[in-house]
Amino acid sequence: VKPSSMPFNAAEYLVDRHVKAGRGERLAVVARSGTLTYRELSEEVKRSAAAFRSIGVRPEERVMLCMADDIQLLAGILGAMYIGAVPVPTSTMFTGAELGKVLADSRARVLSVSTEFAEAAQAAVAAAPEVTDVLLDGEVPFTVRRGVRVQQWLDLEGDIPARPYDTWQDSPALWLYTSGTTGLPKAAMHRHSSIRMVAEAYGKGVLDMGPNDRCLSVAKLFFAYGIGNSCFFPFAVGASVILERARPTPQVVAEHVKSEQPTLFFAVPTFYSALLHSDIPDDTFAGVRQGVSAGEALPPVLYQRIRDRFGLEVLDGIGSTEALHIFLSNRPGAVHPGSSGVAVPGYDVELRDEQGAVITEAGKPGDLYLRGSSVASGYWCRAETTRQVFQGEWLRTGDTYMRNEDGTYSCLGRSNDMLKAGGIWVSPAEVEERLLEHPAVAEVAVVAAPDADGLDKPVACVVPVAGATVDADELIAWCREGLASFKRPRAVVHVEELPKTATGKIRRNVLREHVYG
Ligand code: 3SK
Repeated sequence: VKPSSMPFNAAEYLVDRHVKAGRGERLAVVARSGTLTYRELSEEVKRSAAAFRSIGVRPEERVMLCMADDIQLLAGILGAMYIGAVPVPTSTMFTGAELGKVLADSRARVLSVSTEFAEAAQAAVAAAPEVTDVLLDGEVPFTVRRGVRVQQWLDLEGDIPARPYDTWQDSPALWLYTSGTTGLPKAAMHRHSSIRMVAEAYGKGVLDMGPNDRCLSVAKLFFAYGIGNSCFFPFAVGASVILERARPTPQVVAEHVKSEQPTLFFAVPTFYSALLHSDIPDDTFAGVRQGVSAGEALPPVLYQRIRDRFGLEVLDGIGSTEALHIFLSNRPGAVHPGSSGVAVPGYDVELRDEQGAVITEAGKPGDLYLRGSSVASGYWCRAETTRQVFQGEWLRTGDTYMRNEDGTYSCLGRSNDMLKAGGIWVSPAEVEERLLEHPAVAEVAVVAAPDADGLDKPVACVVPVAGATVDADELIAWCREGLASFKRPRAVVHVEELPKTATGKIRRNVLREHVYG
């Protein structure tokens, strides 16, 4: 049997394997709606699998989940994988229109929704004609067109599957949407074996995780970063996860740390910065053995301040939705602040120049390419972009990096115009499009500029229409209304004109310097 067609089901590997090995009474999940052992989690996963089957979900069919981090989301994701279906956990920060676009793009027939997001989901279903079933995790009004069945998870019953569907290592397991410079977000398609690979490579290989670990992640389960931290890594080793339904704040995190005593804490640089600006006790993280940061580069000053105040060593790393998790990382006890460390076991990285030649000298910037078996098999229905990004064995990450003299790698920025806010990709083109709909805006360019902690934030450079004035608060509110809130510019700068090249392309580096300077 070829490795690609060897039987392997990630949900069975993450949950049932422990029950079969006599570890069923170990703690698996602590969540708002309850606490589960591995045996109980296995039952929840199978109940969700049965519920999906009862509404006709078939292997390889996508099911979209727009849900809060809680037991039903975990059980829904793993239950879908168990029957060979493909869960598509999606951002709970999307507006109804944004969610509708990815829902229609995925052609999912089933949408599972948490009560908190029912309003956006209702609008989304209206834009997705192929949806036939909506599943809710609680009671909430939900009005949809005729023919769409709206049911509660609790009311669904079906035959509990005795065993998982015979997925192979290469069977599709999970889709995760990611934003690009233009157009709709695109779905990176991941395989069952990639889930085991990232857990072994980063969870075991870098974090040395074991059954006594307890994970707490600020990044939610719908992010690649979050699903690794809160599902793949802990469950691969029989450890436990602490889930929080609500938006995390420093206070919420401090309470969880006090009551649930995590050993591993995962966040993004913006959240580490919020911790520093909060008044939580300095000994909050005394029992945490390791902090982890990804999403965007952790500025050395932030690393040092966290270390000085909380005594927490934070490992900075870089991953991508396409790679499923972190592929370059610092190592415990050997952090090189200001760098993303070195390749995680199982991955190779290369820097290439504009002609595609491999750069071997230290200190020279180049495009970062990645090779490793967790790389997605491509983007759903994006043949052209797939060919540009997935190049044979290599993935073009779109990041510009350099290798330092000590062999670590440091991030220098993006090879395209994309920027990150709080660790989440933002397409400047999408924000610019929204701003151009405002009657006071003649021209606009959105660029990243660092805040006082050295973290990049989106800033809109606006040329107003003749006679109009630039009202920053109004334009920011305008973006909040029409886009997911994390995409809004954090500042608006009035400019007389946008600097352009001879061919009319906006010179974003000039604007960045203007805003920064
Ligand atoms: O952005 C990152 O660094 C990252 C890390 C882990 C998984 C996914 C992503 C996008």
